[in-house]
Amino acid sequence: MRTLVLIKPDGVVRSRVGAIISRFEDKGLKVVAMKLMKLDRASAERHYAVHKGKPFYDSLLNYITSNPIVAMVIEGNNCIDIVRKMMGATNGAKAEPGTIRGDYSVGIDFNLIHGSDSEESAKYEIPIFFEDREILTYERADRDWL
Ligand code: IDP
Ligand code: MG
Repeated sequence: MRTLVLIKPDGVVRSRVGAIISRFEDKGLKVVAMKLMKLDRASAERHYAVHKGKPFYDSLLNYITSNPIVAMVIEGNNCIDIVRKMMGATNGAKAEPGTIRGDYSVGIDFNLIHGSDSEESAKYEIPIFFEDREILTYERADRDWL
């Protein structure tokens, strides 16, 4: 199973990239694709198409295209639910301590991270950021212990 994870612009400009990736590595998930990139408007609109028309849509697009992001494909058993749990609630003020948003965000405008919310979403989102050949195959050395 695969999921798309984005470290949003606040995660990059606040220098939390390494800290966030470490959490996924420590958990036992596998990063199989990764890039630092500036998201263009058209790709941002595709990625957030489901939110078109909502009051926060324009500010969300401005935010996600404002500065570089780190895009990743993460692989592992139940990775979609696990990543969502590790992210915490959408609003950092309500997210539990111990989660990424709970530990690093105080609100809903800047919440550091995106993770696909279902297999269907992951299948829609991943090709917006990665070509098939950019998603790599390798084994973690500790694979038998995960
Ligand atoms: P999620 O990222 O936890 O899945 P969604 O409801 O899918 O949350 O919203 C997508 C993103 O849109 C959020 O992560 C956040 O950046 C932004 N967003 C959602 N609701 C609001 C809001 O009420 N005000 C401002 N931004 C919002
Ligand atoms: Mg969502």
